[in-house]
Amino acid sequence: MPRYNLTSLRALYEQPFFDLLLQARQIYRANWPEHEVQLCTLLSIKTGGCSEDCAYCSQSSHYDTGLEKETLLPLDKILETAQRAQANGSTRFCMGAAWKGVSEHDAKFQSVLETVRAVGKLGMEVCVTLGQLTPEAARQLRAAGVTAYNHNLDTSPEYYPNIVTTHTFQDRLDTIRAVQQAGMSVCCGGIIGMGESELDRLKMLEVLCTFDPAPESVPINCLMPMAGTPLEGQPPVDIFQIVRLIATTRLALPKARVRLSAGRTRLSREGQALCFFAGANSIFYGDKLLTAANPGVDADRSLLEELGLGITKPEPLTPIM
Ligand code: SAM
Ligand code: DTB
Ligand code: SF4
Repeated sequence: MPRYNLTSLRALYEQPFFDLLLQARQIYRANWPEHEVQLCTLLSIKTGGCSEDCAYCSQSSHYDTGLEKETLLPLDKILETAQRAQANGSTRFCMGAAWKGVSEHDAKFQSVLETVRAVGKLGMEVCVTLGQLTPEAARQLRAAGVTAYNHNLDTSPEYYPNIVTTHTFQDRLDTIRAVQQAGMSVCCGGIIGMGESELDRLKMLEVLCTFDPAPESVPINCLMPMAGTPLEGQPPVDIFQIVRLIATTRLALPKARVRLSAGRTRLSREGQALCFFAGANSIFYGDKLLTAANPGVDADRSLLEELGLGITKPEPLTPIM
Protein backbone atom coordinates (compact mmCIF):
# COMPACT_ATOMS: atom_id res chain seq x y z
CA MET A 1 0.00 0.00 0.00
CA PRO A 2 1.45 3.42 -0.90
CA ARG A 3 2.24 5.66 2.02
CA TYR A 4 1.14 9.19 1.33
CA ASN A 5 3.22 12.28 2.06
CA LEU A 6 2.15 15.90 1.97
CA THR A 7 2.77 16.23 -1.78
CA SER A 8 0.73 13.18 -2.71
CA LEU A 9 -2.03 14.08 -0.22
CA ARG A 10 -2.26 17.54 -1.79
CA ALA A 11 -2.46 16.00 -5.25
CA LEU A 12 -5.44 13.94 -4.10
CA TYR A 13 -7.12 16.75 -2.16
CA GLU A 14 -6.79 19.36 -4.90
CA GLN A 15 -8.35 17.27 -7.69
CA PRO A 16 -11.64 18.42 -9.16
CA PHE A 17 -14.27 17.66 -6.49
CA PHE A 18 -16.08 14.89 -8.35
CA ASP A 19 -12.87 13.13 -9.40
CA LEU A 20 -11.80 13.04 -5.76
CA LEU A 21 -15.20 11.76 -4.69
CA LEU A 22 -15.24 9.05 -7.33
CA GLN A 23 -11.77 7.84 -6.40
CA ALA A 24 -12.61 7.80 -2.68
CA ARG A 25 -15.85 5.96 -3.38
CA GLN A 26 -14.03 3.22 -5.30
CA ILE A 27 -11.53 2.69 -2.48
CA TYR A 28 -14.33 2.75 0.07
CA ARG A 29 -16.32 0.09 -1.79
CA ALA A 30 -13.27 -2.14 -2.26
CA ASN A 31 -12.48 -2.08 1.46
CA TRP A 32 -15.92 -1.73 3.04
CA PRO A 33 -18.37 -3.71 0.88
CA GLU A 34 -21.08 -3.85 3.56
CA HIS A 35 -22.40 -0.27 3.25
CA GLU A 36 -22.65 0.04 7.00
CA VAL A 37 -22.10 2.83 9.47
CA GLN A 38 -20.71 2.21 12.94
CA LEU A 39 -22.70 3.83 15.75
CA CYS A 40 -20.64 4.96 18.75
CA THR A 41 -22.05 6.49 21.89
CA LEU A 42 -20.05 8.93 24.00
CA LEU A 43 -20.24 9.54 27.70
CA SER A 44 -18.28 12.05 29.71
CA ILE A 45 -17.44 10.10 32.86
CA LYS A 46 -15.50 12.99 34.39
CA THR A 47 -16.53 16.44 33.24
CA GLY A 48 -14.79 19.83 33.48
CA GLY A 49 -11.99 21.29 35.57
CA CYS A 50 -9.23 20.14 33.22
CA SER A 51 -5.74 21.58 33.77
CA GLU A 52 -5.06 21.83 30.00
CA ASP A 53 -5.65 24.95 27.91
CA CYS A 54 -6.96 23.42 24.65
CA ALA A 55 -8.49 26.48 22.99
CA TYR A 56 -11.56 24.61 21.69
CA CYS A 57 -12.58 22.86 24.88
CA SER A 58 -15.51 23.67 27.17
CA GLN A 59 -13.87 21.55 29.89
CA SER A 60 -10.65 23.51 30.30
CA SER A 61 -10.31 25.28 33.66
CA HIS A 62 -8.46 28.10 31.84
CA TYR A 63 -11.70 29.48 30.43
CA ASP A 64 -15.00 30.52 31.93
CA THR A 65 -17.39 28.38 29.91
CA GLY A 66 -20.06 28.05 32.57
CA LEU A 67 -19.52 24.28 32.80
CA GLU A 68 -19.75 22.78 36.30
CA LYS A 69 -16.76 20.68 37.33
CA GLU A 70 -17.89 17.17 38.28
CA THR A 71 -16.30 14.13 39.92
CA LEU A 72 -15.98 10.70 38.30
CA LEU A 73 -19.46 9.27 37.58
CA PRO A 74 -20.42 6.23 39.66
CA LEU A 75 -20.26 2.84 37.95
CA ASP A 76 -24.03 2.21 38.04
CA LYS A 77 -24.75 5.48 36.17
CA ILE A 78 -22.16 4.64 33.52
CA LEU A 79 -23.51 1.11 33.09
CA GLU A 80 -27.05 2.42 32.80
CA THR A 81 -26.01 4.76 29.96
CA ALA A 82 -24.03 2.02 28.23
CA GLN A 83 -27.03 -0.33 28.37
CA ARG A 84 -29.31 2.36 26.96
CA ALA A 85 -26.83 3.04 24.16
CA GLN A 86 -26.70 -0.67 23.33
CA ALA A 87 -30.49 -0.94 23.32
CA ASN A 88 -30.55 1.96 20.84
CA GLY A 89 -28.22 0.09 18.47
CA SER A 90 -24.82 1.46 19.43
CA THR A 91 -21.98 -1.03 19.11
CA ARG A 92 -19.19 1.06 20.55
CA PHE A 93 -19.17 2.92 23.86
CA CYS A 94 -16.60 5.65 24.35
CA MET A 95 -15.92 7.10 27.79
CA GLY A 96 -14.13 10.43 28.07
CA ALA A 97 -12.47 12.10 31.04
CA ALA A 98 -11.34 15.73 31.29
CA TRP A 99 -7.88 14.88 32.53
CA LYS A 100 -4.42 15.85 31.40
CA GLY A 101 -3.77 12.15 31.77
CA VAL A 102 -3.68 9.18 34.16
CA SER A 103 -1.08 6.82 35.55
CA GLU A 104 -1.39 3.41 37.16
CA HIS A 105 -0.65 5.03 40.56
CA ASP A 106 -3.80 7.23 40.58
CA ALA A 107 -6.69 6.03 42.73
CA LYS A 108 -9.09 7.23 39.99
CA PHE A 109 -7.40 4.88 37.53
CA GLN A 110 -8.53 1.83 39.52
CA SER A 111 -12.16 3.02 39.24
CA VAL A 112 -11.72 3.41 35.48
CA LEU A 113 -10.41 -0.17 35.20
CA GLU A 114 -13.38 -1.47 37.15
CA THR A 115 -15.73 0.47 34.85
CA VAL A 116 -14.03 -0.86 31.71
CA ARG A 117 -14.41 -4.46 32.96
CA ALA A 118 -18.10 -3.94 33.67
CA VAL A 119 -18.90 -2.21 30.35
CA GLY A 120 -16.88 -4.82 28.45
CA LYS A 121 -19.21 -7.55 29.73
CA LEU A 122 -22.10 -5.96 27.80
CA GLY A 123 -20.47 -7.01 24.51
CA MET A 124 -19.91 -3.56 23.02
CA GLU A 125 -16.54 -2.29 21.85
CA VAL A 126 -15.06 -0.25 24.67
CA CYS A 127 -13.18 2.93 23.88
CA VAL A 128 -11.73 5.36 26.39
CA THR A 129 -10.14 8.78 26.14
CA LEU A 130 -8.41 9.80 29.34
CA GLY A 131 -5.55 12.02 28.14
CA GLN A 132 -1.88 11.06 28.44
CA LEU A 133 -1.02 7.51 29.52
CA THR A 134 2.05 5.85 30.95
CA PRO A 135 3.00 2.57 29.19
CA GLU A 136 1.92 0.64 32.31
CA ALA A 137 -1.49 2.35 32.47
CA ALA A 138 -1.93 1.50 28.78
CA ARG A 139 -1.14 -2.18 29.48
CA GLN A 140 -3.63 -2.30 32.34
CA LEU A 141 -6.38 -0.71 30.25
CA ARG A 142 -5.82 -3.28 27.52
CA ALA A 143 -5.90 -6.12 30.05
CA ALA A 144 -9.17 -4.76 31.49
CA GLY A 145 -10.77 -4.98 28.03
CA VAL A 146 -10.33 -1.63 26.28
CA THR A 147 -10.65 -2.13 22.53
CA ALA A 148 -9.55 1.32 21.36
CA TYR A 149 -7.96 4.41 22.86
CA ASN A 150 -8.92 7.83 21.53
CA HIS A 151 -6.16 10.40 21.54
CA ASN A 152 -6.37 13.03 18.81
CA LEU A 153 -3.58 14.96 17.14
CA ASP A 154 -6.21 17.64 16.62
CA THR A 155 -4.20 19.65 14.06
CA SER A 156 -0.81 19.88 12.33
CA PRO A 157 2.41 19.85 14.40
CA GLU A 158 3.03 23.44 13.25
CA TYR A 159 -0.39 24.77 14.25
CA TYR A 160 -0.64 22.81 17.52
CA PRO A 161 1.09 25.48 19.72
CA ASN A 162 -1.61 27.98 18.64
CA ILE A 163 -4.23 25.71 20.17
CA VAL A 164 -2.58 24.12 23.22
CA THR A 165 0.39 25.29 25.30
CA THR A 166 0.15 23.01 28.38
CA HIS A 167 1.35 19.94 26.50
CA THR A 168 3.06 19.32 23.18
CA PHE A 169 2.34 17.53 19.94
CA GLN A 170 5.18 15.16 20.86
CA ASP A 171 3.39 14.32 24.16
CA ARG A 172 0.40 13.24 22.04
CA LEU A 173 2.62 11.03 19.86
CA ASP A 174 4.22 9.45 22.96
CA THR A 175 0.84 8.42 24.36
CA ILE A 176 -0.21 7.02 20.99
CA ARG A 177 2.98 4.94 20.93
CA ALA A 178 2.24 3.61 24.43
CA VAL A 179 -1.28 2.66 23.31
CA GLN A 180 0.03 0.80 20.26
CA GLN A 181 2.66 -1.02 22.28
CA ALA A 182 0.01 -2.16 24.74
CA GLY A 183 -1.95 -3.69 21.83
CA MET A 184 -4.97 -1.38 21.86
CA SER A 185 -6.19 0.08 18.60
CA VAL A 186 -5.68 3.76 18.10
CA CYS A 187 -8.52 6.14 17.43
CA CYS A 188 -6.85 9.36 16.33
CA GLY A 189 -7.95 12.33 14.30
CA GLY A 190 -8.55 16.00 14.72
CA ILE A 191 -10.69 19.10 14.62
CA ILE A 192 -11.19 21.37 11.65
CA GLY A 193 -12.34 24.98 11.80
CA MET A 194 -9.91 26.28 14.44
CA GLY A 195 -8.38 28.89 12.10
CA GLU A 196 -5.90 26.41 10.57
CA SER A 197 -5.31 26.24 6.81
CA GLU A 198 -6.38 23.39 4.56
CA LEU A 199 -2.68 22.54 4.32
CA ASP A 200 -2.54 22.13 8.13
CA ARG A 201 -5.31 19.54 7.87
CA LEU A 202 -3.30 17.62 5.29
CA LYS A 203 -0.17 17.89 7.45
CA MET A 204 -2.12 16.28 10.27
CA LEU A 205 -3.21 13.53 7.89
CA GLU A 206 0.41 13.11 6.79
CA VAL A 207 1.36 12.35 10.42
CA LEU A 208 -1.53 9.88 10.73
CA CYS A 209 -0.17 8.11 7.64
CA THR A 210 3.13 7.44 9.44
CA PHE A 211 1.46 5.46 12.25
CA ASP A 212 2.45 1.81 12.38
CA PRO A 213 0.01 0.13 12.72
CA ALA A 214 -2.31 2.53 10.92
CA PRO A 215 -5.02 4.08 13.10
CA GLU A 216 -8.09 1.87 13.42
CA SER A 217 -10.33 4.94 13.40
CA VAL A 218 -9.96 8.58 12.45
CA PRO A 219 -12.47 11.00 13.94
CA ILE A 220 -12.95 14.20 11.93
CA ASN A 221 -14.50 16.74 14.29
CA CYS A 222 -15.83 20.09 13.11
CA LEU A 223 -15.20 22.67 15.77
CA MET A 224 -18.22 23.31 17.95
CA PRO A 225 -17.42 26.83 19.13
CA MET A 226 -17.78 26.98 22.91
CA ALA A 227 -18.74 30.25 24.59
CA GLY A 228 -15.91 31.50 26.79
CA THR A 229 -13.11 29.74 24.86
CA PRO A 230 -10.67 31.60 22.60
CA LEU A 231 -12.29 29.91 19.58
CA GLU A 232 -15.88 30.89 20.39
CA GLY A 233 -16.20 33.13 17.32
CA GLN A 234 -14.84 30.76 14.67
CA PRO A 235 -17.02 30.46 11.55
CA PRO A 236 -18.17 27.01 10.34
CA VAL A 237 -16.07 25.11 7.82
CA ASP A 238 -17.34 24.98 4.25
CA ILE A 239 -19.02 21.62 3.59
CA PHE A 240 -16.95 20.98 0.47
CA GLN A 241 -13.76 21.30 2.52
CA ILE A 242 -15.14 18.77 5.02
CA VAL A 243 -16.04 16.34 2.23
CA ARG A 244 -12.64 16.79 0.54
CA LEU A 245 -10.85 15.98 3.80
CA ILE A 246 -12.98 12.90 4.41
CA ALA A 247 -12.39 11.65 0.86
CA THR A 248 -8.63 12.23 1.15
CA THR A 249 -8.57 10.45 4.52
CA ARG A 250 -10.45 7.52 3.00
CA LEU A 251 -7.87 7.29 0.20
CA ALA A 252 -4.86 7.64 2.46
CA LEU A 253 -6.11 5.22 5.13
CA PRO A 254 -8.40 2.81 3.23
CA LYS A 255 -9.01 0.45 6.14
CA ALA A 256 -9.59 3.03 8.86
CA ARG A 257 -13.03 3.87 10.14
CA VAL A 258 -13.46 7.49 9.23
CA ARG A 259 -15.78 8.99 11.81
CA LEU A 260 -17.87 12.04 11.00
CA SER A 261 -17.66 13.27 14.59
CA ALA A 262 -18.50 16.48 16.47
CA GLY A 263 -20.38 19.24 14.68
CA ARG A 264 -23.01 17.26 12.78
CA THR A 265 -25.74 19.48 14.30
CA ARG A 266 -24.56 22.18 11.88
CA LEU A 267 -24.47 19.91 8.81
CA SER A 268 -27.46 19.38 6.54
CA ARG A 269 -28.68 15.87 5.72
CA GLU A 270 -27.37 16.38 2.20
CA GLY A 271 -23.99 17.47 3.55
CA GLN A 272 -23.78 14.36 5.73
CA ALA A 273 -24.85 12.17 2.79
CA LEU A 274 -21.91 13.55 0.79
CA CYS A 275 -19.59 12.71 3.73
CA PHE A 276 -20.86 9.11 3.74
CA PHE A 277 -20.45 8.92 -0.03
CA ALA A 278 -16.85 10.14 0.34
CA GLY A 279 -16.11 7.31 2.76
CA ALA A 280 -17.18 8.28 6.29
CA ASN A 281 -18.42 5.09 7.94
CA SER A 282 -18.87 5.90 11.59
CA ILE A 283 -20.73 8.51 13.64
CA PHE A 284 -21.32 9.47 17.23
CA TYR A 285 -24.87 8.47 18.00
CA GLY A 286 -27.07 9.71 20.82
CA ASP A 287 -28.33 13.16 21.80
CA LYS A 288 -25.14 14.23 23.52
CA LEU A 289 -21.42 14.14 22.74
CA LEU A 290 -19.32 14.87 25.86
CA THR A 291 -20.78 18.25 26.79
CA ALA A 292 -22.30 19.37 23.49
CA ALA A 293 -25.37 18.41 21.48
CA ASN A 294 -25.52 15.79 18.74
CA PRO A 295 -28.39 15.07 16.31
CA GLY A 296 -31.22 13.03 17.88
CA VAL A 297 -31.28 9.25 17.44
CA ASP A 298 -34.52 9.35 15.42
CA ALA A 299 -33.08 11.85 12.94
CA ASP A 300 -29.94 9.72 12.53
CA ARG A 301 -31.91 6.49 12.15
CA SER A 302 -34.10 7.97 9.45
CA LEU A 303 -31.12 9.48 7.60
CA LEU A 304 -29.29 6.12 7.53
CA GLU A 305 -32.46 4.34 6.46
CA GLU A 306 -33.13 6.77 3.63
CA LEU A 307 -29.57 6.34 2.39
CA GLY A 308 -29.85 2.55 2.60
CA LEU A 309 -26.97 2.29 5.06
CA GLY A 310 -26.90 -0.53 7.61
CA ILE A 311 -25.42 -0.53 11.10
CA THR A 312 -22.12 -2.25 11.93
CA LYS A 313 -22.00 -5.16 14.40
CA PRO A 314 -19.46 -4.96 17.23
CA GLU A 315 -15.94 -6.29 16.55
CA PRO A 316 -14.93 -8.97 19.04
CA LEU A 317 -11.89 -8.08 21.16
CA THR A 318 -8.78 -9.84 19.85
CA PRO A 319 -7.04 -11.89 22.55
CA ILE A 320 -3.76 -10.61 23.98
CA MET A 321 -0.82 -12.56 22.47
N1 SAM B 1 -8.86 14.90 27.77
C1 SAM B 1 -8.73 13.95 26.75
C2 SAM B 1 -7.91 14.45 25.58
O1 SAM B 1 -7.73 15.64 25.43
O2 SAM B 1 -7.45 13.60 24.81
C3 SAM B 1 -10.04 13.36 26.25
C4 SAM B 1 -11.24 14.25 26.02
S1 SAM B 1 -11.13 15.45 24.72
C5 SAM B 1 -12.61 16.36 25.03
C6 SAM B 1 -11.38 14.51 23.24
C7 SAM B 1 -11.41 15.22 21.90
O3 SAM B 1 -12.66 15.88 21.73
C8 SAM B 1 -10.41 16.32 21.64
O4 SAM B 1 -9.15 15.83 21.30
C9 SAM B 1 -11.04 17.04 20.46
O5 SAM B 1 -10.62 16.46 19.25
C10 SAM B 1 -12.54 16.80 20.67
N2 SAM B 1 -13.24 18.04 21.03
C11 SAM B 1 -13.26 18.61 22.25
N3 SAM B 1 -13.95 19.76 22.23
C12 SAM B 1 -14.37 19.94 20.96
C13 SAM B 1 -15.12 20.96 20.32
N4 SAM B 1 -15.54 22.03 20.95
N5 SAM B 1 -15.40 20.81 19.00
C14 SAM B 1 -14.96 19.73 18.34
N6 SAM B 1 -14.23 18.74 18.90
C15 SAM B 1 -13.93 18.84 20.19
C1 DTB C 1 -13.49 12.70 19.27
O1 DTB C 1 -12.67 12.79 18.35
N1 DTB C 1 -14.58 13.44 19.38
C2 DTB C 1 -15.31 13.10 20.58
C3 DTB C 1 -14.49 11.90 21.14
N2 DTB C 1 -13.38 11.83 20.26
C4 DTB C 1 -14.12 11.87 22.55
C5 DTB C 1 -15.50 14.25 21.48
C6 DTB C 1 -16.25 15.38 20.82
C7 DTB C 1 -16.47 16.47 21.83
C8 DTB C 1 -17.33 17.55 21.29
C9 DTB C 1 -17.52 18.66 22.25
C10 DTB C 1 -18.15 18.29 23.55
O2 DTB C 1 -19.08 17.46 23.60
O3 DTB C 1 -17.76 18.88 24.55
FE1 SF4 D 1 -8.63 18.74 28.91
FE2 SF4 D 1 -8.96 17.04 26.86
FE3 SF4 D 1 -10.40 19.34 27.00
FE4 SF4 D 1 -7.80 19.45 26.48
S1 SF4 D 1 -9.38 18.48 25.20
S2 SF4 D 1 -8.92 20.73 27.95
S3 SF4 D 1 -7.00 17.74 27.70
S4 SF4 D 1 -10.50 17.60 28.39
